[in-house]
Amino acid sequence: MEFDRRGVFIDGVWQGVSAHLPLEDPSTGQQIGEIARGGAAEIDAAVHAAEAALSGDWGRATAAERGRVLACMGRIVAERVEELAALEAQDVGKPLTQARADAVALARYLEFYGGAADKLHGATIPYLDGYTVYTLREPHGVTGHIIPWNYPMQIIGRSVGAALATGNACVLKPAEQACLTALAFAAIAAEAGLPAGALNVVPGLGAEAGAALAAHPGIRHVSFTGSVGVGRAVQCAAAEHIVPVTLELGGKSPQVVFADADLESALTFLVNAGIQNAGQTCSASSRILVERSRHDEVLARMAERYAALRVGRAVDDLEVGPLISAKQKAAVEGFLAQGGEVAAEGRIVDDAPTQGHYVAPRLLTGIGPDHPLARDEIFGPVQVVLPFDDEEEAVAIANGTDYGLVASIWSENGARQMRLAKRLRAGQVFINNYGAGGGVELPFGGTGLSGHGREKGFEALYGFTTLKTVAARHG
Ligand code: TXE
Repeated sequence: MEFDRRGVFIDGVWQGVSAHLPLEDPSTGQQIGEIARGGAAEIDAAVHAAEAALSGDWGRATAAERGRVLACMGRIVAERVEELAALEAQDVGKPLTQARADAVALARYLEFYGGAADKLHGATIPYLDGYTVYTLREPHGVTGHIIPWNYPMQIIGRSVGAALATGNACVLKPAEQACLTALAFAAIAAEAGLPAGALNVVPGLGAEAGAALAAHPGIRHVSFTGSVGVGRAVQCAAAEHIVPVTLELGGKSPQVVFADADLESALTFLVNAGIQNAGQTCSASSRILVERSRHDEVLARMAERYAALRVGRAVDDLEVGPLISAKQKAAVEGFLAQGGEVAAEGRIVDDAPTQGHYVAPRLLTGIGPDHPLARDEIFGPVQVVLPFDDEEEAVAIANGTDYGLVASIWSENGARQMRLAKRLRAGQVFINNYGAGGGVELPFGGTGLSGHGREKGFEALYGFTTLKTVAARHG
């Protein structure tokens, strides 16, 4: 797969830039190359290329034609899953199995949005005699996509996929820590026949390329996934031009385990939702709430699993890889220094390179629900187990943070499942599972500090369009 690691992709062409950033392998802590340090000039050129694409072939493409290009991109991704997974594993430090799942998900997003492109309808609205009223769903225009380093391929699939399906032209600013699959994706798009300018990719620093993108007057919609602080800044910048934003900002998601839960089926979900991608997942489940009568049992069973977790290089494909950077490792270690009793810890394997950014997964107990470890997003392989006495207390603890991304309920009691599904403050609630396998069909997003707007599923298509009402008076 040919692409320029040191370049930016604008108007269908790889372009050189004057400044570069180091490219690091988190598994070794070693620099393995350089990436472009795009800035305001490159963002401006990318926005103009996207505008030109909208006035040209891409803007004239029918919905079915857009769908066919996306489907073709999906097929190429599916053929290159191994190559893309290898790139992502090295760039993000993600164990190969998990990187492969991300590449498969990218292919599936493109298949899904390719198929959906010509199925987004307006409506006809009954009105006064002598009028015909209908609605049109139109693209915003040029959409900006600022994405993080934790799931580049999945986030590209769900945001760029939906934006292209609805006829927008995209400017994508991947994270400075991991941009290789975004660049590879640009090459795949070109190969599939996506017209020049419909997708532009500009790697660079957040404060430079990212800020320039959020503030650019040519951008008509911004899709941002990342931290709360930057999300706020992006929303403020977009507000200058009254531009809508979708914010996906992470969480402190609980799994609530009642005494009647089927623990055998719950255990894998309880642990995996905390350690997948070394806990660097917006929808990570970092709080496990357990009804007191089974608290000790759940803690002990989770502790057994933690003790078996191995941490090592992404290519070795163990359960847990490194964190993305020395900075992220220091942040997680800062949290861990704040206390809690260690119920169990995973093990960094002996041959893990000493300069890699490894943190042993840690299962914590002995802290209250108001402790920072139980309230703040840690973004590392850390889970806290908290007891509760009854349903009221479970809801109070579960809803007791400022976030609201995901929650799950483990119980065999159907009435309780329905009650809690309504009462839990979260963008998605899972019953007797966690994440539902990440299906692309499922709308996804948060409430509170977790953000607003929905990506994934058919729902995302509404967010990437603006509704026009047409009222014709014909007498
Ligand atoms: O995120 P940033 P960071 C959370 C998680 C993590 C913390 C910090 O808690 O520990 O954020 O991670 C771009 N204008 N999440 O520092 O800085 C940046 O270049 C415009 C949750 O990596 O928010 C990157 O492309 N853009 C999360 C993207 O924003 C700016 C995923 C995210 O980086 C910018 C990642 C600016 N001023 C972190 N500054 C999730 N929801 O999954 C940075 N960026």
